[in-house]
Amino acid sequence: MKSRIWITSLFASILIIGGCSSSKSEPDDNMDHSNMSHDDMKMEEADSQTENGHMSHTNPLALTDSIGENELALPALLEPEKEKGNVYNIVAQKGTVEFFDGYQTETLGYNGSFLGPVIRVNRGDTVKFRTVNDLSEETTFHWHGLDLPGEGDGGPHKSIKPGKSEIVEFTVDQQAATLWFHPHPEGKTSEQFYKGLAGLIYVEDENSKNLGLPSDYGVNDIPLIFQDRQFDGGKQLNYQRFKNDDGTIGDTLLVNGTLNPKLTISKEKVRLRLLNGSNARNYTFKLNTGDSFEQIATDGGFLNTPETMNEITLTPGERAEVIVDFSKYDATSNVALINEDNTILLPFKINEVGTETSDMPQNMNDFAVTDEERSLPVSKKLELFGMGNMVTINGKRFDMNRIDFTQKQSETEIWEIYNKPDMMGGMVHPFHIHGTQFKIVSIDGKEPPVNEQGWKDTIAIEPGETFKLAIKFNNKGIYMYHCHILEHEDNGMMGQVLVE
Ligand SMILES: [Cu+2]
Repeated sequence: MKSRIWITSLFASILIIGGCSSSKSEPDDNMDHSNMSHDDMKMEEADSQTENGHMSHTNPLALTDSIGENELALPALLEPEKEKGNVYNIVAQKGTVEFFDGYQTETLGYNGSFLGPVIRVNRGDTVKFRTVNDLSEETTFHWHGLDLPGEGDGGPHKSIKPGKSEIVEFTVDQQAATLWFHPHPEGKTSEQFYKGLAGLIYVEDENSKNLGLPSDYGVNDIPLIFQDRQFDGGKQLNYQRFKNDDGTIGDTLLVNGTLNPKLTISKEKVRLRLLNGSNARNYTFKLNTGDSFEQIATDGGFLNTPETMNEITLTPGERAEVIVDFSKYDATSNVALINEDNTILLPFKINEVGTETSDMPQNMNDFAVTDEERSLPVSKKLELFGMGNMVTINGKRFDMNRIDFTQKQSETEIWEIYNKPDMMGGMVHPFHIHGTQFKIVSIDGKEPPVNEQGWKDTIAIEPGETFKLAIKFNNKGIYMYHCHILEHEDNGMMGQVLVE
Protein backbone atom coordinates (compact mmCIF):
# COMPACT_ATOMS: atom_id res chain seq x y z
CA MET A 1 0.00 0.00 0.00
CA LYS A 2 1.10 3.44 -0.76
CA SER A 3 1.38 5.89 2.09
CA ARG A 4 -1.72 7.99 2.59
CA ILE A 5 0.31 10.95 3.79
CA TRP A 6 -0.65 14.09 1.97
CA ILE A 7 2.28 15.05 -0.20
CA THR A 8 1.54 18.59 -1.24
CA SER A 9 4.46 18.85 -3.63
CA LEU A 10 2.90 16.21 -5.80
CA PHE A 11 -0.02 18.52 -6.28
CA ALA A 12 1.95 21.60 -7.15
CA SER A 13 1.83 20.86 -10.83
CA ILE A 14 -1.78 19.79 -10.89
CA LEU A 15 -4.45 22.26 -11.80
CA ILE A 16 -6.83 22.63 -8.90
CA ILE A 17 -10.44 23.45 -9.46
CA GLY A 18 -12.40 24.70 -6.54
CA GLY A 19 -14.70 24.99 -8.74
CA CYS A 20 -12.29 24.71 -11.51
CA SER A 21 -9.61 26.78 -13.11
CA SER A 22 -9.71 27.54 -16.77
CA SER A 23 -8.37 25.18 -19.32
CA LYS A 24 -7.29 26.50 -22.66
CA SER A 25 -7.45 25.40 -26.19
CA GLU A 26 -6.21 26.78 -29.48
CA PRO A 27 -8.58 29.26 -31.07
CA ASP A 28 -10.93 27.74 -33.58
CA ASP A 29 -9.37 28.58 -36.95
CA ASN A 30 -12.66 28.09 -38.64
CA MET A 31 -14.40 30.72 -36.54
CA ASP A 32 -16.50 32.77 -38.84
CA HIS A 33 -18.62 35.64 -37.65
CA SER A 34 -20.54 36.12 -40.87
CA ASN A 35 -24.28 35.56 -40.86
CA MET A 36 -23.97 31.83 -41.36
CA SER A 37 -21.16 30.92 -39.04
CA HIS A 38 -19.31 27.65 -38.91
CA ASP A 39 -21.06 27.16 -35.63
CA ASP A 40 -24.51 27.67 -37.13
CA MET A 41 -23.71 25.20 -39.87
CA LYS A 42 -22.59 22.74 -37.27
CA MET A 43 -25.81 23.32 -35.42
CA GLU A 44 -27.84 22.67 -38.57
CA GLU A 45 -26.06 19.38 -38.77
CA ALA A 46 -26.77 18.81 -35.11
CA ASP A 47 -30.42 19.75 -35.57
CA SER A 48 -30.85 17.35 -38.43
CA GLN A 49 -29.29 14.61 -36.34
CA THR A 50 -31.46 15.33 -33.37
CA GLU A 51 -34.76 16.47 -34.83
CA ASN A 52 -36.05 12.98 -34.30
CA GLY A 53 -35.51 12.71 -30.61
CA HIS A 54 -35.54 8.95 -30.57
CA MET A 55 -32.76 8.88 -33.09
CA SER A 56 -30.82 11.28 -30.90
CA HIS A 57 -29.97 8.54 -28.46
CA THR A 58 -29.42 5.61 -30.75
CA ASN A 59 -27.41 7.80 -33.12
CA PRO A 60 -26.40 10.84 -31.11
CA LEU A 61 -24.49 13.88 -32.25
CA ALA A 62 -20.88 12.69 -32.32
CA LEU A 63 -18.43 13.78 -29.66
CA THR A 64 -15.08 15.08 -30.83
CA ASP A 65 -11.93 13.26 -29.68
CA SER A 66 -9.90 14.67 -26.85
CA ILE A 67 -6.59 15.70 -28.42
CA GLY A 68 -5.08 15.66 -24.95
CA GLU A 69 -3.50 19.09 -24.88
CA ASN A 70 -4.61 20.09 -21.37
CA GLU A 71 -3.78 18.34 -18.10
CA LEU A 72 -6.97 17.21 -16.41
CA ALA A 73 -8.22 19.59 -13.72
CA LEU A 74 -8.81 18.06 -10.31
CA PRO A 75 -11.55 19.33 -8.04
CA ALA A 76 -10.30 20.71 -4.73
CA LEU A 77 -10.98 18.49 -1.74
CA LEU A 78 -13.42 20.14 0.64
CA GLU A 79 -12.68 19.01 4.18
CA PRO A 80 -14.88 20.19 7.06
CA GLU A 81 -14.13 23.05 9.39
CA LYS A 82 -13.87 20.78 12.42
CA GLU A 83 -13.71 23.46 15.09
CA LYS A 84 -17.10 24.77 13.93
CA GLY A 85 -18.67 21.31 14.13
CA ASN A 86 -17.81 19.69 10.80
CA VAL A 87 -19.12 22.53 8.67
CA TYR A 88 -18.71 22.38 4.90
CA ASN A 89 -19.28 25.66 3.07
CA ILE A 90 -20.78 25.25 -0.38
CA VAL A 91 -21.53 28.36 -2.44
CA ALA A 92 -23.40 28.29 -5.77
CA GLN A 93 -21.94 31.16 -7.76
CA LYS A 94 -21.44 32.67 -11.21
CA GLY A 95 -18.08 32.66 -12.95
CA THR A 96 -16.26 32.72 -16.23
CA VAL A 97 -13.88 30.16 -17.70
CA GLU A 98 -11.52 30.53 -20.63
CA PHE A 99 -12.20 27.14 -22.23
CA PHE A 100 -11.16 28.60 -25.60
CA ASP A 101 -8.31 31.10 -25.97
CA GLY A 102 -9.62 34.62 -25.94
CA TYR A 103 -13.19 33.69 -25.01
CA GLN A 104 -14.66 34.13 -21.56
CA THR A 105 -17.46 31.59 -21.20
CA GLU A 106 -20.06 32.47 -18.57
CA THR A 107 -20.46 29.56 -16.21
CA LEU A 108 -21.84 28.47 -12.85
CA GLY A 109 -19.94 26.60 -10.17
CA TYR A 110 -19.74 25.68 -6.51
CA ASN A 111 -16.94 27.51 -4.64
CA GLY A 112 -15.46 28.36 -8.03
CA SER A 113 -16.27 29.03 -11.65
CA PHE A 114 -17.21 25.59 -12.94
CA LEU A 115 -18.23 22.36 -11.19
CA GLY A 116 -17.41 22.11 -7.50
CA PRO A 117 -15.14 20.59 -4.90
CA VAL A 118 -15.14 16.97 -3.72
CA ILE A 119 -16.97 16.99 -0.39
CA ARG A 120 -15.32 14.25 1.67
CA VAL A 121 -17.34 12.89 4.60
CA ASN A 122 -16.79 9.99 6.99
CA ARG A 123 -19.40 7.50 8.05
CA GLY A 124 -20.55 8.18 11.59
CA ASP A 125 -19.76 11.89 11.51
CA THR A 126 -22.46 14.45 12.11
CA VAL A 127 -21.88 17.11 9.49
CA LYS A 128 -23.30 20.45 8.50
CA PHE A 129 -23.51 21.58 4.89
CA ARG A 130 -23.80 25.37 4.81
CA THR A 131 -25.29 26.05 1.40
CA VAL A 132 -25.23 29.58 -0.01
CA ASN A 133 -27.02 30.80 -3.12
CA ASP A 134 -24.92 33.52 -4.77
CA LEU A 135 -26.74 33.13 -8.09
CA SER A 136 -29.29 35.62 -9.39
CA GLU A 137 -32.02 32.98 -9.41
CA GLU A 138 -33.38 30.35 -7.06
CA THR A 139 -31.61 27.05 -6.74
CA THR A 140 -31.54 23.98 -4.51
CA PHE A 141 -28.71 21.74 -3.33
CA HIS A 142 -29.48 18.07 -3.92
CA TRP A 143 -27.18 15.33 -2.57
CA HIS A 144 -27.49 12.53 -5.10
CA GLY A 145 -27.15 9.16 -3.39
CA LEU A 146 -26.94 10.46 0.18
CA ASP A 147 -29.15 8.80 2.71
CA LEU A 148 -30.50 11.76 4.71
CA PRO A 149 -33.83 13.17 5.94
CA GLY A 150 -36.09 14.49 3.16
CA GLU A 151 -35.90 17.91 4.77
CA GLY A 152 -32.25 18.19 3.75
CA ASP A 153 -32.43 16.37 0.43
CA GLY A 154 -32.67 19.55 -1.65
CA GLY A 155 -35.56 18.59 -3.92
CA PRO A 156 -37.72 21.21 -5.65
CA HIS A 157 -39.52 22.02 -2.38
CA LYS A 158 -36.30 23.34 -0.85
CA SER A 159 -35.68 26.31 -3.09
CA ILE A 160 -33.19 28.87 -1.78
CA LYS A 161 -33.60 32.48 -2.88
CA PRO A 162 -30.65 34.47 -4.24
CA GLY A 163 -28.47 35.79 -1.42
CA LYS A 164 -29.86 33.29 1.09
CA SER A 165 -28.22 30.36 2.80
CA GLU A 166 -29.31 27.27 4.64
CA ILE A 167 -27.75 24.66 6.89
CA VAL A 168 -28.33 20.97 6.32
CA GLU A 169 -27.29 18.86 9.30
CA PHE A 170 -27.26 15.08 9.34
CA THR A 171 -25.25 12.06 10.43
CA VAL A 172 -23.49 10.17 7.67
CA ASP A 173 -24.82 6.63 7.90
CA GLN A 174 -24.12 4.66 4.74
CA GLN A 175 -21.22 2.77 3.32
CA ALA A 176 -18.28 4.21 1.43
CA ALA A 177 -19.28 5.39 -2.04
CA THR A 178 -18.80 8.01 -4.70
CA LEU A 179 -21.89 10.22 -4.64
CA TRP A 180 -22.49 13.67 -6.06
CA PHE A 181 -24.47 16.88 -5.76
CA HIS A 182 -26.25 19.20 -8.13
CA PRO A 183 -29.18 21.67 -8.25
CA HIS A 184 -32.78 20.47 -8.41
CA PRO A 185 -35.05 23.55 -8.75
CA GLU A 186 -38.39 22.88 -10.38
CA GLY A 187 -38.11 23.12 -14.17
CA LYS A 188 -34.64 24.71 -14.03
CA THR A 189 -32.37 21.81 -13.19
CA SER A 190 -31.11 21.22 -16.74
CA GLU A 191 -29.94 24.75 -17.40
CA GLN A 192 -28.15 25.31 -14.09
CA PHE A 193 -26.52 21.91 -14.43
CA TYR A 194 -25.52 22.53 -18.06
CA LYS A 195 -23.72 25.73 -17.04
CA GLY A 196 -21.59 23.93 -14.46
CA LEU A 197 -23.35 23.19 -11.18
CA ALA A 198 -22.27 19.73 -10.06
CA GLY A 199 -19.72 18.22 -7.68
CA LEU A 200 -18.72 14.95 -6.06
CA ILE A 201 -19.22 13.60 -2.54
CA TYR A 202 -16.92 10.87 -1.23
CA VAL A 203 -18.19 8.82 1.68
CA GLU A 204 -15.37 6.98 3.44
CA ASP A 205 -15.66 4.34 6.14
CA GLU A 206 -13.46 1.84 8.00
CA ASN A 207 -13.85 -0.65 5.17
CA SER A 208 -12.79 1.76 2.44
CA LYS A 209 -9.79 2.82 4.52
CA ASN A 210 -8.65 -0.76 5.11
CA LEU A 211 -9.18 -2.45 1.75
CA GLY A 212 -5.81 -1.40 0.41
CA LEU A 213 -7.29 0.19 -2.70
CA PRO A 214 -5.47 3.06 -4.40
CA SER A 215 -6.50 6.11 -2.40
CA ASP A 216 -3.99 8.91 -2.99
CA TYR A 217 -6.30 11.65 -4.18
CA GLY A 218 -5.23 13.01 -7.53
CA VAL A 219 -2.32 10.55 -7.75
CA ASN A 220 -3.84 7.09 -8.06
CA ASP A 221 -7.42 7.88 -6.99
CA ILE A 222 -8.90 10.10 -9.67
CA PRO A 223 -12.37 11.67 -9.94
CA LEU A 224 -13.67 11.84 -13.53
CA ILE A 225 -16.82 13.81 -14.37
CA PHE A 226 -17.81 13.33 -18.03
CA GLN A 227 -19.97 16.01 -19.62
CA ASP A 228 -20.85 16.82 -23.20
CA ARG A 229 -21.62 20.41 -24.05
CA GLN A 230 -22.35 22.59 -27.05
CA PHE A 231 -20.74 26.02 -27.29
CA ASP A 232 -22.27 28.73 -29.48
CA GLY A 233 -20.33 31.04 -31.85
CA GLY A 234 -19.32 33.27 -28.93
CA LYS A 235 -18.24 30.15 -27.01
CA GLN A 236 -21.11 30.44 -24.55
CA LEU A 237 -23.04 27.59 -22.95
CA ASN A 238 -26.22 28.86 -24.54
CA TYR A 239 -28.60 26.33 -23.06
CA GLN A 240 -31.80 27.85 -24.39
CA ARG A 241 -30.48 27.55 -27.93
CA PHE A 242 -29.32 23.95 -27.71
CA LYS A 243 -32.04 22.63 -25.44
CA ASN A 244 -33.70 19.44 -26.67
CA ASP A 245 -36.73 17.86 -25.01
CA ASP A 246 -35.31 14.40 -25.69
CA GLY A 247 -32.21 15.33 -23.75
CA THR A 248 -29.65 17.97 -24.60
CA ILE A 249 -26.44 16.59 -26.01
CA GLY A 250 -23.30 18.33 -27.24
CA ASP A 251 -20.33 17.62 -29.47
CA THR A 252 -17.72 18.91 -27.03
CA LEU A 253 -16.44 16.81 -24.16
CA LEU A 254 -15.40 18.27 -20.85
CA VAL A 255 -13.86 16.03 -18.20
CA ASN A 256 -13.76 17.74 -14.80
CA GLY A 257 -14.39 20.91 -16.80
CA THR A 258 -11.24 20.41 -18.89
CA LEU A 259 -11.48 20.68 -22.64
CA ASN A 260 -9.24 18.23 -24.54
CA PRO A 261 -8.00 16.62 -21.33
CA LYS A 262 -5.15 14.20 -20.76
CA LEU A 263 -4.27 12.54 -17.47
CA THR A 264 -0.66 12.04 -16.41
CA ILE A 265 -0.33 9.10 -14.07
CA SER A 266 2.33 6.73 -12.80
CA LYS A 267 3.02 3.18 -13.87
CA GLU A 268 0.84 1.62 -11.18
CA LYS A 269 -2.72 0.63 -10.33
CA VAL A 270 -5.04 3.59 -10.57
CA ARG A 271 -8.59 3.96 -9.31
CA LEU A 272 -10.91 5.94 -11.55
CA ARG A 273 -14.19 7.19 -10.10
CA LEU A 274 -16.42 7.66 -13.13
CA LEU A 275 -19.50 9.89 -13.08
CA ASN A 276 -21.73 10.40 -16.07
CA GLY A 277 -22.40 14.08 -15.41
CA SER A 278 -24.09 14.76 -18.74
CA ASN A 279 -27.63 16.02 -19.15
CA ALA A 280 -28.57 13.15 -21.45
CA ARG A 281 -25.67 11.38 -23.16
CA ASN A 282 -24.79 7.77 -22.33
CA TYR A 283 -21.17 6.60 -22.33
CA THR A 284 -19.70 3.14 -22.74
CA PHE A 285 -16.21 3.35 -21.32
CA LYS A 286 -13.45 1.03 -22.50
CA LEU A 287 -9.68 1.07 -23.06
CA ASN A 288 -8.33 1.59 -26.59
CA THR A 289 -5.84 -1.24 -25.92
CA GLY A 290 -8.69 -3.72 -25.59
CA ASP A 291 -7.45 -4.54 -22.08
CA SER A 292 -9.91 -5.22 -19.32
CA PHE A 293 -10.13 -3.44 -15.97
CA GLU A 294 -11.69 -4.23 -12.62
CA GLN A 295 -14.95 -2.66 -11.52
CA ILE A 296 -14.94 -2.26 -7.73
CA ALA A 297 -17.97 -0.12 -6.96
CA THR A 298 -21.46 0.78 -8.13
CA ASP A 299 -23.36 3.98 -7.32
CA GLY A 300 -23.66 3.34 -3.62
CA GLY A 301 -20.88 1.03 -2.45
CA PHE A 302 -18.31 -1.63 -3.23
CA LEU A 303 -19.11 -4.78 -5.14
CA ASN A 304 -18.51 -7.93 -3.10
CA THR A 305 -15.54 -8.81 -5.29
CA PRO A 306 -13.85 -6.95 -8.14
CA GLU A 307 -15.50 -7.73 -11.47
CA THR A 308 -13.37 -7.92 -14.61
CA MET A 309 -14.92 -5.78 -17.31
CA ASN A 310 -14.11 -4.91 -20.90
CA GLU A 311 -16.48 -1.97 -20.89
CA ILE A 312 -18.96 -0.17 -18.65
CA THR A 313 -22.02 1.76 -19.75
CA LEU A 314 -23.12 4.64 -17.55
CA THR A 315 -26.28 6.65 -18.16
CA PRO A 316 -26.67 10.16 -16.72
CA GLY A 317 -26.30 10.17 -12.95
CA GLU A 318 -24.71 6.73 -12.65
CA ARG A 319 -21.23 6.12 -11.20
CA ALA A 320 -18.75 3.29 -11.22
CA GLU A 321 -15.30 2.90 -9.69
CA VAL A 322 -12.73 0.95 -11.64
CA ILE A 323 -9.09 -0.04 -11.18
CA VAL A 324 -6.87 0.15 -14.25
CA ASP A 325 -3.48 -1.53 -14.01
CA PHE A 326 -1.10 0.89 -15.72
CA SER A 327 1.95 -1.06 -14.53
CA LYS A 328 1.81 -3.09 -17.73
CA TYR A 329 2.27 0.02 -19.85
CA ASP A 330 5.12 2.48 -20.17
CA ALA A 331 5.80 6.01 -21.35
CA THR A 332 5.65 4.93 -24.98
CA SER A 333 2.22 3.25 -24.63
CA ASN A 334 -0.77 4.77 -26.31
CA VAL A 335 -3.49 4.24 -23.72
CA ALA A 336 -6.80 6.07 -23.56
CA LEU A 337 -10.27 5.74 -22.22
CA ILE A 338 -12.56 5.65 -25.23
CA ASN A 339 -16.29 5.57 -25.86
CA GLU A 340 -18.27 2.82 -27.55
CA ASP A 341 -17.78 4.47 -30.97
CA ASN A 342 -14.01 4.77 -30.29
CA THR A 343 -14.14 8.50 -29.55
CA ILE A 344 -11.11 9.33 -27.40
CA LEU A 345 -12.43 10.54 -24.07
CA LEU A 346 -9.27 10.67 -21.97
CA PRO A 347 -5.74 9.89 -23.18
CA PHE A 348 -3.25 8.85 -20.48
CA LYS A 349 0.38 9.92 -20.27
CA ILE A 350 2.30 7.38 -18.25
CA ASN A 351 5.27 8.19 -16.05
CA GLU A 352 7.80 5.50 -15.28
CA VAL A 353 7.52 5.68 -11.49
CA GLY A 354 4.70 4.26 -9.43
CA THR A 355 4.40 2.09 -6.37
CA GLU A 356 0.78 1.00 -6.09
CA THR A 357 0.91 -2.59 -7.24
CA SER A 358 -0.83 -4.32 -4.34
CA ASP A 359 -3.15 -7.20 -5.14
CA MET A 360 -6.82 -6.50 -5.48
CA PRO A 361 -8.82 -7.19 -2.33
CA GLN A 362 -11.20 -10.11 -2.81
CA ASN A 363 -13.79 -9.44 -0.11
CA MET A 364 -14.97 -5.90 -0.35
CA ASN A 365 -18.61 -6.05 0.71
CA ASP A 366 -21.44 -8.33 1.82
CA PHE A 367 -24.16 -7.17 -0.53
CA ALA A 368 -27.03 -9.61 -1.11
CA VAL A 369 -30.67 -9.65 -2.09
CA THR A 370 -32.16 -11.71 0.73
CA ASP A 371 -34.70 -14.54 0.35
CA GLU A 372 -37.11 -12.41 2.31
CA GLU A 373 -36.73 -9.55 -0.16
CA ARG A 374 -37.24 -11.97 -3.07
CA SER A 375 -40.47 -13.24 -1.53
CA LEU A 376 -42.02 -9.78 -1.07
CA PRO A 377 -44.89 -8.88 -3.40
CA VAL A 378 -44.68 -5.85 -5.67
CA SER A 379 -46.24 -2.94 -3.77
CA LYS A 380 -45.58 -0.03 -6.14
CA LYS A 381 -45.80 -0.05 -9.92
CA LEU A 382 -44.36 2.71 -12.06
CA GLU A 383 -44.68 3.03 -15.81
CA LEU A 384 -42.31 5.41 -17.56
CA PHE A 385 -43.40 6.85 -20.86
CA GLY A 386 -41.91 9.58 -23.02
CA MET A 387 -42.73 11.15 -26.37
CA GLY A 388 -40.99 14.46 -27.04
CA ASN A 389 -41.84 16.81 -24.20
CA MET A 390 -44.75 14.62 -23.09
CA VAL A 391 -43.02 12.59 -20.43
CA THR A 392 -44.91 10.89 -17.67
CA ILE A 393 -44.79 8.37 -14.85
CA ASN A 394 -48.05 6.40 -14.56
CA GLY A 395 -49.56 8.81 -17.07
CA LYS A 396 -48.91 11.85 -14.91
CA ARG A 397 -46.51 14.72 -15.01
CA PHE A 398 -44.83 15.98 -11.87
CA ASP A 399 -46.97 18.08 -9.56
CA MET A 400 -45.26 19.53 -6.53
CA ASN A 401 -48.60 19.48 -4.67
CA ARG A 402 -49.29 15.80 -5.29
CA ILE A 403 -47.79 12.99 -3.24
CA ASP A 404 -47.71 9.97 -5.55
CA PHE A 405 -46.77 7.27 -3.05
CA THR A 406 -46.26 6.78 0.64
CA GLN A 407 -43.92 4.31 2.30
CA LYS A 408 -43.12 3.50 5.91
CA GLN A 409 -39.69 4.42 7.23
CA SER A 410 -37.29 1.43 7.48
CA GLU A 411 -39.69 -0.92 5.69
CA THR A 412 -38.54 -2.65 2.52
CA GLU A 413 -40.90 -2.54 -0.43
CA ILE A 414 -40.65 -3.91 -3.95
CA TRP A 415 -41.03 -1.31 -6.67
CA GLU A 416 -41.67 -2.53 -10.20
CA ILE A 417 -40.61 -0.09 -12.89
CA TYR A 418 -41.53 -0.56 -16.52
CA ASN A 419 -40.28 1.51 -19.44
CA LYS A 420 -43.16 1.52 -21.90
CA PRO A 421 -41.97 1.68 -25.52
CA ASP A 422 -43.59 4.08 -27.96
CA MET A 423 -44.23 3.68 -31.70
CA MET A 424 -40.60 4.56 -32.44
CA GLY A 425 -39.21 2.08 -29.95
CA GLY A 426 -38.55 4.42 -27.07
CA MET A 427 -35.54 5.56 -25.10
CA VAL A 428 -33.43 4.36 -22.21
CA HIS A 429 -34.51 6.22 -19.08
CA PRO A 430 -31.97 6.51 -16.25
CA PHE A 431 -34.30 6.20 -13.28
CA HIS A 432 -33.16 7.72 -9.97
CA ILE A 433 -34.65 7.60 -6.48
CA HIS A 434 -33.63 10.15 -3.88
CA GLY A 435 -32.62 9.60 -0.28
CA THR A 436 -31.65 5.94 -0.41
CA GLN A 437 -29.61 3.21 -2.06
CA PHE A 438 -31.61 0.26 -3.38
CA LYS A 439 -31.06 -3.26 -4.70
CA ILE A 440 -31.97 -4.58 -8.14
CA VAL A 441 -33.94 -7.78 -7.47
CA SER A 442 -34.49 -8.63 -11.13
CA ILE A 443 -34.50 -7.30 -14.67
CA ASP A 444 -37.28 -8.90 -16.74
CA GLY A 445 -37.36 -11.66 -14.14
CA LYS A 446 -33.65 -12.41 -14.42
CA GLU A 447 -30.70 -11.69 -12.13
CA PRO A 448 -28.99 -8.37 -12.91
CA PRO A 449 -25.46 -8.52 -14.34
CA VAL A 450 -22.82 -9.16 -11.66
CA ASN A 451 -21.51 -5.60 -11.87
CA GLU A 452 -24.98 -4.32 -10.91
CA GLN A 453 -25.26 -6.62 -7.92
CA GLY A 454 -24.45 -3.78 -5.56
CA TRP A 455 -26.07 -0.66 -4.13
CA LYS A 456 -27.64 1.53 -6.77
CA ASP A 457 -29.49 4.84 -6.86
CA THR A 458 -29.81 5.22 -10.64
CA ILE A 459 -30.59 2.47 -13.15
CA ALA A 460 -30.68 2.41 -16.94
CA ILE A 461 -34.05 1.02 -18.02
CA GLU A 462 -34.23 0.01 -21.67
CA PRO A 463 -37.53 0.31 -23.56
CA GLY A 464 -39.72 -2.68 -22.73
CA GLU A 465 -37.71 -3.62 -19.64
CA THR A 466 -39.13 -4.18 -16.19
CA PHE A 467 -36.98 -3.76 -13.08
CA LYS A 468 -37.89 -5.00 -9.63
CA LEU A 469 -36.16 -3.05 -6.89
CA ALA A 470 -35.98 -3.63 -3.14
CA ILE A 471 -36.20 -0.19 -1.58
CA LYS A 472 -35.98 0.93 2.01
CA PHE A 473 -35.84 4.51 3.25
CA ASN A 474 -33.95 4.91 6.51
CA ASN A 475 -35.14 8.47 7.02
CA LYS A 476 -38.44 10.35 6.81
CA GLY A 477 -39.56 13.05 4.45
CA ILE A 478 -40.52 13.71 0.86
CA TYR A 479 -38.24 12.25 -1.80
CA MET A 480 -38.27 12.60 -5.57
CA TYR A 481 -37.94 9.79 -8.06
CA HIS A 482 -37.37 10.73 -11.66
CA CYS A 483 -35.66 10.22 -14.97
CA HIS A 484 -32.10 11.58 -14.89
CA ILE A 485 -32.25 12.78 -18.47
CA LEU A 486 -32.56 16.24 -17.01
CA GLU A 487 -34.88 17.56 -19.70
CA HIS A 488 -37.24 14.68 -18.92
CA GLU A 489 -37.05 15.60 -15.25
CA ASP A 490 -37.76 19.27 -15.98
CA ASN A 491 -40.65 18.31 -18.27
CA GLY A 492 -42.26 16.32 -15.48
CA MET A 493 -41.00 12.71 -15.60
CA MET A 494 -40.84 12.83 -11.82
CA GLY A 495 -42.93 11.90 -8.83
CA GLN A 496 -42.67 12.03 -5.05
CA VAL A 497 -42.84 9.50 -2.28
CA LEU A 498 -43.65 10.52 1.29
CA VAL A 499 -41.81 8.43 3.87
CA GLU A 500 -43.36 8.52 7.35
CU1 LIG B 1 -36.11 9.84 -19.40
